[in-house]
Amino acid sequence: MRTHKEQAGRTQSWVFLVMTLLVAMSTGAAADQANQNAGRPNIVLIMADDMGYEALSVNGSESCKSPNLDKLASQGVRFTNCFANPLCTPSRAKIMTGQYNVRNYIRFGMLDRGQTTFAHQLKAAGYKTCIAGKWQLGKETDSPHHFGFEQSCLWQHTRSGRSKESGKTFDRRFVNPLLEFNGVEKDYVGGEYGPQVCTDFICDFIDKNQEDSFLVYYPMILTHCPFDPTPDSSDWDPKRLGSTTYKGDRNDPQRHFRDMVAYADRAVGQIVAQLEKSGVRDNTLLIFTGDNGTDKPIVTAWNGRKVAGAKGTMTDAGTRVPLIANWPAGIKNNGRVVDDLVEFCDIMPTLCEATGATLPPNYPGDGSSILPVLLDNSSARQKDWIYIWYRGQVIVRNRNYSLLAKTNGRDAALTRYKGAFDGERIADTALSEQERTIKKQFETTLAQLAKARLTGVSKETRTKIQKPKKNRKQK
Ligand SMILES: [Ca+2]
Repeated sequence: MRTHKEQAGRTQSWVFLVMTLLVAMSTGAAADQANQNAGRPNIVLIMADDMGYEALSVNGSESCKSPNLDKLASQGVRFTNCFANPLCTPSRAKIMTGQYNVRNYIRFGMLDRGQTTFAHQLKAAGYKTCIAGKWQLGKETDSPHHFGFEQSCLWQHTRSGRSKESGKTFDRRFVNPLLEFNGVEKDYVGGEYGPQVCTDFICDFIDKNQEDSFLVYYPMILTHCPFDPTPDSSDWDPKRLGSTTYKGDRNDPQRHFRDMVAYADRAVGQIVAQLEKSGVRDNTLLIFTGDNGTDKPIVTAWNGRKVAGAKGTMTDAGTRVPLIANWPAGIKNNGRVVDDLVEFCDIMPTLCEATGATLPPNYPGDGSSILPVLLDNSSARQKDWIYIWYRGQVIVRNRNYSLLAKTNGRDAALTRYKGAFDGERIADTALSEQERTIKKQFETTLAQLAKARLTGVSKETRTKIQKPKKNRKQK
């Protein structure tokens, strides 16, 4: 018969064994998590506001200088054929959901609450998520959080971001900004600069989350009008409350735009420095782009020519945007310049593939990940054309041709491109046989996609959008 002492000794041994196993298991799990974090990259996605392709010196600008972005390009991959939509909200809906606007765009300044974003997908994969910059996608206090961002510092979240003083309306995005932190309003009056507050917020987030995998989405406030001084401009006045006009109060928008591009570039440099300081630079995939073409009246000296800003139009100057990807530990053969076609719905599949996050169920497959291009294996990627649905018009294009038409397919016209910003519309009677074939193929693509209108929103939303407006005269 066992004595109590023996029994106690056996129990103690068993408890020790179980404890040892539990410790080993938890250490293993922690190690697995650490390995997983070490393998998958952090994501920093930066999207300037109203900064076309031609605005960066690395892309050929002779007016502006962007040394930090130029350096990222020289140590990463620079894309020469990336297309956004012609305006803010359409581009934002497309980049965040990975879908063509024909499926899920409802109206300006709003993202349908039923949409799934890349932030949802990366958060579900264990990423810490944050957004800073311009929101303009729904005024609900929980709006950024609802769309997957755990931390936010935004302009135009719960309010217009403008204030009325002595009968005048001031744009409060730049000097002395009106911002919201996680939905809580904060009004600056000490000479702060809105874009700088956002960049500092991001750097703080990176520092706090350096041990975890993180997603930073930075839809910048720069370089949208008003074309006003930055803290680096000779006429910076920290006591101003911002512009009282939409485009800017001063008389030299070209100079202010140059200063604004320089400041946006400086913000990128600050974020890169923070990644280095936090020890996460190597395994961070940084992507820089712009949400649409440059605005009027900005004219850029570019590769020996002048490019006039044409935001809001279905032209090269309205839709061609910068795209630079940099990821020291991931990209193969750095310093490449590639002409692969990229459109905004490609970003979500890219972020999911790079991080191991899943795509949402029922994802319609509009986007094509650019990861194979980053890994110098472009042949593994399929993207023969890009498509834009915008304000009653649609366009499909490849590197050399585009077809622009009304959404009902009427007035379809083919444009031939010699290069960037160098398109020439061709009359139907002047089309070669090959061009007639291209036009037909493009027309088929447009007709197929036209059927997808509002297939990406709930039946309830669809009914609401399609309801005929009262008092509208029937034709
Ligand atoms: Ca914009």
